[in-house]
Order: sequence, then C-alpha cells, then structure tokens
Amino acid sequence: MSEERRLFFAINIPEGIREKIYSGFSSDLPDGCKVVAKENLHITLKFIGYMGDAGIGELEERVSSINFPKFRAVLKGIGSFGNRVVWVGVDGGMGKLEKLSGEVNRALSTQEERFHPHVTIARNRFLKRNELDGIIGGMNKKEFAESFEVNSFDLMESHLSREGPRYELLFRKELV
Ligand code: 3AM
Repeated sequence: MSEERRLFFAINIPEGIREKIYSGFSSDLPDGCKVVAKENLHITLKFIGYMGDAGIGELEERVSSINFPKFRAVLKGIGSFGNRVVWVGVDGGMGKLEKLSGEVNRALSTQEERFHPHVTIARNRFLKRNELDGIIGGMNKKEFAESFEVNSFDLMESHLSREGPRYELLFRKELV
C-alpha cells in the first residue's frame, strides 16, 4: 500500500502578487502571528485530506473532465476569521470561484461545503482580539488590490514539519 499524502486543490497566486502581499503585509506582522511563507500563498479551492497514490491518479482523472473558462480574480482587503486566521480577501471573480468550486465537487462527487475564498497570510497565536483588529485596520489603510488571471488550479501536497508546511505541486489542471 502506498503512503498516504495530505492533499488540497489550490489556486496558486502569481509570484509578483505573492511578493507584494509578503513584503507589504506579512513581514510587518508581530511575532505573535505565524506568517505563511511567501512561496505558500494560495487560495484553497478544496481540502481533500489524506490519500494514497491510487487516489491521486483518480483525482487527476476526475478533474480532467472539467472544462472551465479562465477568469480574472481580484485580491482585495485584509480581514480575519475570528481571532485566528488573517487573510487577503477575494473581491472579484467570486462568482466564478464559487462555480469552479462547484465543478470540482461535481467531478469528485464530494459534497459542497461553505466556500469562502481567501489567501491566508498568517495565523494568530498570541495577540488579543483588539491588538489584531488594530493591525488589520492599519493594513487596510494601504488599500491593497491586485488582479490576476486564474488559468489553472493545482493539486498540492502539504508536507507538514516543525518549520511549517512545505507544499509540492502534484499536477496542474488548466482552465480553457
Ligand atoms: O488555505 P487555508 O490556509 O485557508 O487550513 C488549511 C489550509 O487552508 C486547510 O487546507 C489548506 C491547506 O492546508 N485545511 C486543513 N485541514 C482542513 C480540514 N480538515 C482544511 N480545510 C478543511 N478541512
């Protein structure tokens, strides 16, 4: 039996925008937050969980039936889920992202879950709610907005370690 791997489908963010997010926001966050590495910034399309190699082959075959047109997405604004996950929001292409997520669920025969597209930039560990809200308020004054064309999505493997996750691209599904 092959080793189980931790998998998720992601829309990877172009390098220039990852650089702007990282240098403009992530690197300013205090130590109480665990910042997502610049190379790991992405929008999770669907978390899969653990699967062996045969499962990966099946995922690839199933998503190969998806014929979804390329579209533009706009990343805008900073927010948080509760007092924990700090994110850059999606403020354009939302309908298309939701449709694409639906297509992925249809192809995989998985249930639709609540889908809130976002780019996690940090996870708060020690900051109090009002401290984090103050930092996010300051970040939003910078009025970050960047758009890019979504022309593919990727199956990623997450290798967990003490230093944080390392993501490996397993296959790419091109949009049409
Ligand atoms: O892209 P973000 O950071 O929002 O939180 C995990 C991360 O999301 C999420 O999958 C992404 C890649 O690791 N994740 C981890 N475990 C999960 C689970 N059991 C999960 N999402 C849903 N269910």
